[in-house]
Amino acid sequence: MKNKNQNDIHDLRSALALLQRTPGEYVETSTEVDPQAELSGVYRYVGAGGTCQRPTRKNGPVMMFNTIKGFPQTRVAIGINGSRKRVGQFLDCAAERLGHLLKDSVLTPIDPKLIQGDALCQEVVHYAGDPDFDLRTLLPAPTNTEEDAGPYITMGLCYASDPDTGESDITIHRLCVQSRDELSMWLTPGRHIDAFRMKAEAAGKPLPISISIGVDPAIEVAACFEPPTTPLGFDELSIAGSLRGHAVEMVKCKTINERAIAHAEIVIEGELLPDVRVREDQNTNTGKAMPEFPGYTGEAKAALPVIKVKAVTHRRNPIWRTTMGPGEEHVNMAGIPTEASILAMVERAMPGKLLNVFAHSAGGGKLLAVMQFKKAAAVDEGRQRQAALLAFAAFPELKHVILVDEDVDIFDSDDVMWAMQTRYQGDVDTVFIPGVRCHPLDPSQAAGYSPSITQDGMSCKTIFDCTVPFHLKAHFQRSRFMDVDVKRFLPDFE
Ligand SMILES: [Mn+2]
Repeated sequence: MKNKNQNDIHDLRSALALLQRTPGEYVETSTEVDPQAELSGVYRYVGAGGTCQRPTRKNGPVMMFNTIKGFPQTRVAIGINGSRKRVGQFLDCAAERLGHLLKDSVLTPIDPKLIQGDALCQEVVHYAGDPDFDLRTLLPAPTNTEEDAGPYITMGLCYASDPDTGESDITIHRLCVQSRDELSMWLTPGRHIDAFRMKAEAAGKPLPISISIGVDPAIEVAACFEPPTTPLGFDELSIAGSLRGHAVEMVKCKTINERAIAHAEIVIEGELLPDVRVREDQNTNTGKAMPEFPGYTGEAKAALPVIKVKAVTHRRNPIWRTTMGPGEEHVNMAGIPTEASILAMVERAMPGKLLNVFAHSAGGGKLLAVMQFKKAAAVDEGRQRQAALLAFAAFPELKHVILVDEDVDIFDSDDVMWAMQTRYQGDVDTVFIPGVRCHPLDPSQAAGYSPSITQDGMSCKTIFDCTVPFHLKAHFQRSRFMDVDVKRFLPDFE
């Protein structure tokens, strides 16, 4: 199948092969590593970045662990999407244009298609009915910290369908291994698969669900789109299809009436059971779940839906794919679709004004957006704040917006902070919107934090307007240095 992209990435292995050919992007170890806390402990230093505990490293390489304690057949890869430059490489796009690329691909979706016959992800099949079947010995799901509720599947692409309409959804959810054949599943309120699950539950029926692990990174990024950009019933796999220029190939599952990604390294087939709930930390009693994108460990939930696993299928010598929770991987996967959603919304309302957006690392790609706005005339004054309001509508989990002018590099935090120091006055350039829903994993959004927060997940959204007032523009001219060709002096300069 011919890819739209020159790099011809069509699965996890081809993405890893590209990184192996690129200096500085791939490291591996054959020293045995324990998936319990140790693996994430290593990668935290090597390349997590973002919101991860310091010291860590930004834009570190992807890492392959070749020898996993207790799992001789399986390698583990982490950090694939852990730098914006790498994601750009996977999608054949300049890193700073990724939001625009994703915005455009939403407009030209290509639906996934079912293939007949053998799929790579089904080279080996394990049925849950087999007496020796046990998820805990079959899958090297890491426990990311010593206090986690258990082994977590952090990069499982959950795919399920509406019991009434048949429309499908793909999303990455927090899945904890609870027993030999059970997973708990946490769905943030409002997620689409949860809507399908509730419909099935109301009818007293299980909801079939496939979990594909280790796929083309284009699918991992596309799966992170959220409403309103991808409303209920919009299959985000069609965005991955658009990015690649051809349909994502799906295969019928072996034991359930659902499809899985044909090229996945590993697929878990199962059913979300009606009226069954489990305490997330029933095996550890730690009260903790796993490290989440804001950099804090989430609370174990008291009652979560359960997936009864029917089978695990995989490629020969599969590669397990995992992520840390906090870090640049989350920033890119959640953030680039966030940028696309904001760009699309503001472009419709005021074409040409919003030049670019960065869903900043400090907010894990969700909580903070830096928006680059071009005021071209006196009537544009104030429209930058309207653009910020549109951004909150485009991505409801967004908490803070920093507005800057066209001469500020939104991907350079020093430059953004410079704009805040020299083009911002707190009393007139800060806009508070208290008592609005945001994201429950931000610990400051807790009842009792302030009088305006009456429930967990409620927040004060804030706009920091660091743009120059249009009528004072001349007063804010940045010192202009001569344009020169540095290569004449330093031929290797980049
Ligand atoms: Mn969706």
